[in-house]
Amino acid sequence: MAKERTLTILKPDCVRKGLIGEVTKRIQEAGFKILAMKMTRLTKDTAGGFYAVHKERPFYDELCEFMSSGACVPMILEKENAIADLRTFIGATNPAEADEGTIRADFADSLGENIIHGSDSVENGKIEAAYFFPESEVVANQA
Ligand code: YYY
Ligand code: MG
Repeated sequence: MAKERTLTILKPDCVRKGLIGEVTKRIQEAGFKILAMKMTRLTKDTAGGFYAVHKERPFYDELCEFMSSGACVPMILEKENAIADLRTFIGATNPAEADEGTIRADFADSLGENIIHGSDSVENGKIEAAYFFPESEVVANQA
């Protein structure tokens, strides 16, 4: 199976709860290689651009408020089957429906504040990675 890249974001609730280390440890233990990472704080507008696909949804405004409410940690991850495997690893969008042992089941409080993002397709993974990182910040060759 070919290696894929996906974008994850440790959301502001993850950072506020002091879970950057724990979640990053689990990401690495699950076999994802971190090719890029940083801490940043989105504005409401940059959060809105990232989630533009949800613009017409009733939760959009609240989502943009939440995503710009504090620091977040985006990362580009690489692994075979990274897109689907990360989605499985993070769990269902609603933590109440997330499988046991997933990040959202273990740490998320609500549907709106669910700790972590994962790209939903290879194509969106590329768009989302480029939203946060220029190619010069992606360390593909780590020897
Ligand atoms: O990809 P994923 O994060 O699992 O869910 P999306 O359907 O793409 O929604 C993005 C984001 O929006 C979700 O993580 C929480 C929030 N949200 C919400 O607050 N209420 C909903 N009914 C659906 C999504
Ligand atoms: Mg999504």
